[in-house]
Amino acid sequence: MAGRRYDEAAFRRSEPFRGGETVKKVNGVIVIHSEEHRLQAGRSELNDGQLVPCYEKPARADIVRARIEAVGLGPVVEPTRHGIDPLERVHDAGYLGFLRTAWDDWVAEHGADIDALPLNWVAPGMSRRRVPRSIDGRLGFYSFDAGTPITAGTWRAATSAADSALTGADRLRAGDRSAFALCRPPGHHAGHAFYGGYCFLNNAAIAAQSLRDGGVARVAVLDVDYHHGNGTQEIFWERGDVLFVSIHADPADEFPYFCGHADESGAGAGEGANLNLTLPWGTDWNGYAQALAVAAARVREFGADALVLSLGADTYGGDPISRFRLLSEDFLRMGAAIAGIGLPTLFVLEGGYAVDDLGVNVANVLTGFEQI
Ligand code: SP5
Ligand code: ZN
Repeated sequence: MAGRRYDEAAFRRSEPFRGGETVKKVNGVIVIHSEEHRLQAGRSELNDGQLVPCYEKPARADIVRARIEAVGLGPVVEPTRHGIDPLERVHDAGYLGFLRTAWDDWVAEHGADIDALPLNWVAPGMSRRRVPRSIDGRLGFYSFDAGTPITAGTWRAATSAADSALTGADRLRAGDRSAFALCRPPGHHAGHAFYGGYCFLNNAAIAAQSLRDGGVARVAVLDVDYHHGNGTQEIFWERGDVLFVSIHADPADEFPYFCGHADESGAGAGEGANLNLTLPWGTDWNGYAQALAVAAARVREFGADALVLSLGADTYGGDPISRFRLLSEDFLRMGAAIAGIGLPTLFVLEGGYAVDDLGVNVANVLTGFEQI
């Protein structure tokens, strides 16, 4: 279906933006969500040289769900179970096996009173030819940061999030214009055989691959999380059938540091099917909207049949770990701009850590989309 283009002037004449009081009821986006997300409740992550309470916590999903219900988006439905096969289409079987047993292996070594965090990583000149037997060695082998604790419920929570994304993909293939996979933990930092950045299974990539496997010829993934979606980029790096476009803080300054630069454009059949749009700290809607217009034009030019939208709201000015300056009302504009691309769209929740405002910001994207 052809969406109307986003019109700033029309937008300014439209409904009030935020606050709980005068909320226009919007219908039409199915929300897929599992309560099992709360099984991922890490105690601490390493940040600024200290172990601090995890930013990626269950309250995030709870406030998003509450806001969605308050504004009449929805309905909210449970994911259907899709099993291991669609996960193995994106992730390494050895990695998935590690992830499934990592907590038990950690407990056998260290007990259950501490979450599993890695301490050692491979440097140039060391070997990755052998997967270590030690759980500590394997944690380092399969990860890239110390901010992503594995807990008793990590596997179940992560698979439930992937199931939400897969169920959303099913809805698109059944003809829905949009769906929102309210995923926790997030996914876009997880690669073929690694976790990190609070992510274990790449929900958006798993959904994009399932669309391809279901017969959708060309899929675009647009990532608007504040951080580069390094996992998604890695997964589709050599693929010409899946476009990856990411708008994010310049990795020269920001996590994940080693990936996400503007000159990374894909390889082999995927050459030209990867676009990184980097923005400086302090970017507000003015600067962001220009990058979003470039991203939207690239998705249109690619000729995608469906769009997977990695939706992080950590571009918000109030985010505790990020440095862009979007306002809550700007997320309405973002949703309208995404609708202007004119594709069936699966929204997949990624980051966003200003918990009190996360529900409004995420629901605003969906509302902005549905109003076009
Ligand atoms: C899904 C997602 O958004 N993951 C983000 C993971 C970011 N982890 C590293 C955060 C480092 C924050 N350090 C800045 C702290 C400000 N004092
Ligand atoms: Zn992020």
